[in-house]
Amino acid sequence: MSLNVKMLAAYGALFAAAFGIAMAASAGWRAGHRAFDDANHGRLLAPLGSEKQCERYSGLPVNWRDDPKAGMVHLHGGAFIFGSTRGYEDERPAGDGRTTVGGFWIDQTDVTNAQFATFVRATGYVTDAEKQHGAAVFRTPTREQMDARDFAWWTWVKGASWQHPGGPGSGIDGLMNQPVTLVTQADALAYAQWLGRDLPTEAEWEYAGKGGADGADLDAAPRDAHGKPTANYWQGAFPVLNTNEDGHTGLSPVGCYASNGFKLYDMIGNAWEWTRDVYTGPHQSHTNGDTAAVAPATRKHDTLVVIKGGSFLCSRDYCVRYRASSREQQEADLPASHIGFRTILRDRG
Ligand SMILES: [Ca+2]
Repeated sequence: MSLNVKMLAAYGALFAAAFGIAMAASAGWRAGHRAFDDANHGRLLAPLGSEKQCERYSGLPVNWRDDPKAGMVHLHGGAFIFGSTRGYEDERPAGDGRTTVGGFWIDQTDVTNAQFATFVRATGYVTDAEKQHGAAVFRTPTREQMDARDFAWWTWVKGASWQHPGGPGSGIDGLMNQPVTLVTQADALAYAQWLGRDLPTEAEWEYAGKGGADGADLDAAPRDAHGKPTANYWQGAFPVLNTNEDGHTGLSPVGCYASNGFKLYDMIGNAWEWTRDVYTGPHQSHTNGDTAAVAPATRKHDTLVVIKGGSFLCSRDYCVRYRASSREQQEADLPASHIGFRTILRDRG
């Protein structure tokens, strides 16, 4: 028995070496203010965190479908300051902000097109965008279009869906390592439940997004010591000039930038992420423009729920929401091209 275990361990190490997979080691896991969880010691993790690595990523975590927690890391949970005194009004902490969350497993990356495709193949699931025959899609507008209507960067595209993100004729070939988008909260929940998981609450998401850190740096634009962007957001003048300083004008593959202190990628930028919480508190205007403005007039408005993390559309001059405490409201059944999700699995008891 012990020999088999040893052999398995040896094969695992060989597999990891052969495919360049990073094995979580205990050393170096304690960079954040809160200790990273030893439950992650020895887990096979995707080799992500740079442009070269994300480009090579298949979009499927190591041991996908064999390990029920494939692609996830465990967080202890604990107390943190929920919200920010430096952000928008709707993110001001209640009281002193001190909030406690329990332990949970969480996806290291946004759910990718490859992962969502596995779900659809296994279940035959039909997304809300497919049922609604369309979705809100971002397109860089011309000056004439900007003059012609509000929110000219949003278009309701008939036939747009997760598999056809630009509408009929478009596809996701070559994009399997990107976040799945154009999915609603119900679509995200259906995927999560298929894996026996859930969507995070806003507090769980923000605890994970802050990565064990606190202080003013959490509210600064994500840039390194040399000024280089460390997340996929918008540099330039939204929505007409994208200087592409971060290397991506639209969605990027998951994991192109370094992880946060909890080994989580793209908690900031790339795609907004669904939570399971209804949006409450002082409502702010939609800083990237309300996608509901372009939805068909016959469409019934749904409950506003919280999305977190900002997206590739958040710029300094228009949506300063590339921060863990930032929040935005989105109608639960409104699919859009800048919103994806990740899943969690709470500890029992
Ligand atoms: Ca960008």
